[in-house]
Amino acid sequence: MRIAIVCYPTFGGSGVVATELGIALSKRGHEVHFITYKQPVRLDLLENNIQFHEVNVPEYPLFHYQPYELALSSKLVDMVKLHDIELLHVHYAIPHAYAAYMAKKMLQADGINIPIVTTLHGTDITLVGSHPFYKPAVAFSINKSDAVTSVSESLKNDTLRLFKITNDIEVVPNFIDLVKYKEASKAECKRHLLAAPEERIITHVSNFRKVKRIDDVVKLFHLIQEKVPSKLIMVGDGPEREPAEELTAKLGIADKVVFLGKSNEVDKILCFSDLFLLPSETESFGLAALEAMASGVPVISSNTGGIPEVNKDGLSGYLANVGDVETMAVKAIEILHKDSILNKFKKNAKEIAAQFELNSVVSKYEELYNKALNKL
Ligand code: GMT
Repeated sequence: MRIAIVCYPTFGGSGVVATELGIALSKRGHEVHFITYKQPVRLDLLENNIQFHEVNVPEYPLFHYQPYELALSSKLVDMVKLHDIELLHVHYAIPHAYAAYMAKKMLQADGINIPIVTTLHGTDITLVGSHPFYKPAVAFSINKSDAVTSVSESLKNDTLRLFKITNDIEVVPNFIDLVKYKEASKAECKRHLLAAPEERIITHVSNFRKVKRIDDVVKLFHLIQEKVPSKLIMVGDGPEREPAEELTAKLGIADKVVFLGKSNEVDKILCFSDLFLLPSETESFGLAALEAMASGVPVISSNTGGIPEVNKDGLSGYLANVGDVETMAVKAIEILHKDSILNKFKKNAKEIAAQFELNSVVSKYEELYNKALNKL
């Protein structure tokens, strides 16, 4: 199949899922065309069956806002014609589903019919998409897609609650490539560079936006390190990083917290971590938690959105109400204080993560593509 994937090429979860899916599809013999404004971060090497087409938006002073959707839909039309693309899979409704619908209509005018598959990832529904400024366009593009998927039951329910949806929504969860995590665990362990042998390593990975409640990560670690000798490794970057650095200084724990910035090698950091913190305000799935679990790292998280579909309370970690840092700390200490308990959680985390193995999820997408093509 010749498939175009449209996504945000950044460190966000939707871009990561789209990129990993494209790579996996290409390995199954499909021809995959990434169409976005920058080469996706996890697409290091352009491999066989993968092409990247950059969407350029020329700056023009008349425009206060440069029209990205227009450039994207034109690019989609051109690429579909040039490469005989059979299906568009757009990740994140805004503005990708909308631009894809415009492209579809333009192509139809030229006698080409092509299905659109839209994957909803979370903030396109819960935070941004449901804003009255965007709502009609988001609902329209979801309803006009030939197939719609959401990454969790929780996100599906949110979508049905927030929008007037007439289309079916199929839940296709985020996934992980277990082979990659097995390889990372064999990689040289650099644990000694970050912590003393008797210290536990606690990790947080995100784009440091408000929704991640970064201050809760720091407050939670502050409580943990009072009882369990430990270090906190903060991976990623974003608007909340600076306030978090200030908070660590204010709490007198700056020497115990390492801010690593953005990293393409999260798996190599997770392989020596003992606990992962994800106290987000909302999370449609929590890919970061799944990636931690795949490395055998238990998770302390909030019990919001789709996280309970991934992190199983009392098995792969613990969940508590958003903002309940005290309960989270008690649970974290319970996991960390004894090797035997920690090892049990590590084993469970790995086993639960294995249920989200890449191959079965990629097959689900393939089935969905075939259905959408046959429906035309
Ligand atoms: O969480 C982020 O900041 C990035 C965001 C995105 O849109 O790329 O992630 C969303 O999609 C991921 C992949 O499906 C999910 O695992 C994340 O839970 C979801 N984030 C939120 O819902 C806040």
